[in-house]
Amino acid sequence: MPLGVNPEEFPFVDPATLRKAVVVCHRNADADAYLSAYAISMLIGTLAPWCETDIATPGGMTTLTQKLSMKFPHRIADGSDGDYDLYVAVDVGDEELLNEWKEKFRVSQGVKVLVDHHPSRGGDLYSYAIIDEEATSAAEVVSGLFERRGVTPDPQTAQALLEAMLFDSSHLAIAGPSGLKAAVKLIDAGADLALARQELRSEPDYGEVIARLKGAQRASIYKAGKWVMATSHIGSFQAHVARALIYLGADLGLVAGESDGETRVSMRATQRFHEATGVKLGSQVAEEMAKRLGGHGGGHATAASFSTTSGEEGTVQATMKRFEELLGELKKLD
Ligand SMILES: [Mn+2]
Repeated sequence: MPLGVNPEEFPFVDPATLRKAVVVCHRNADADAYLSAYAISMLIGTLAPWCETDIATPGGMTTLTQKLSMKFPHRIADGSDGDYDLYVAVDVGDEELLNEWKEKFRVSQGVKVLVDHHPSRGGDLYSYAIIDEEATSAAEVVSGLFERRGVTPDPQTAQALLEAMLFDSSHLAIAGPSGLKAAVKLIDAGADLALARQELRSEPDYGEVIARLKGAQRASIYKAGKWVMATSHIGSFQAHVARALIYLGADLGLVAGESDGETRVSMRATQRFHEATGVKLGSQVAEEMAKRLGGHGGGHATAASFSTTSGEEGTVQATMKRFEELLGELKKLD
């Protein structure tokens, strides 16, 4: 992975020669991915006004993102648009989340850039990578690109970036100093904070509500020393259910589910748990389990996921064994 590139050189193509670009989100694009892509498109448009830029949303977008895309409309690539001069992947983390676009990246002669706040996955899919793991949103990294290129976002683009930033940073609660500074600069550029909060509010998704309640109902509870861990299984919304287990007070939530012939596992942990135990869910559990069971996965210290084909029960058991290696003996509560 080519790291340490100079963000001032973004997009790493002479703008004068740039004709066609695409910005690709992770599958089922969330607000951070889509709105960051929207802003990158605006940045490319400022640097190369003659360039036609598409956004690609492999596998569609979340319900909230669909709503936001009405307010921040953009041409969406339909996959039949041929080759591009420039491919920018944003907020993707694991390159598998590019779906069919991974192959397009691989075969294209165009320049391929990654803009992300997830840990780098290695590999050689990208020509250039701009990664800031300290950033709590991809939008924060994108705001940095505007700044490094000396471009002030127009008020609509500033609004998009601020909403993306709020979405991915629990409304700035987990943002660091650079995130907060970036947010203030966006407000100075014309973004409206109250409006951003309002637009991120969404109608409850009752499919998700039921999944969370069922997940809680089916939970198994474990203790490792003082730590409380909850596991559950559900056919969809695994990540939401894992987060719901944390809201209920567990230090760690693990939720498995079968879909499309694979077993998906989502994990969430509290910051307290991570700091006290040193356990990193992404590198020490998700990546490790994907390696042991065959599959792929990764993520952050407190939020990670992986997929295997080992079946729900076996996968959960093997993962709890992994936690036992890391934390000492687990006791299952009745
Ligand atoms: Mn993100």
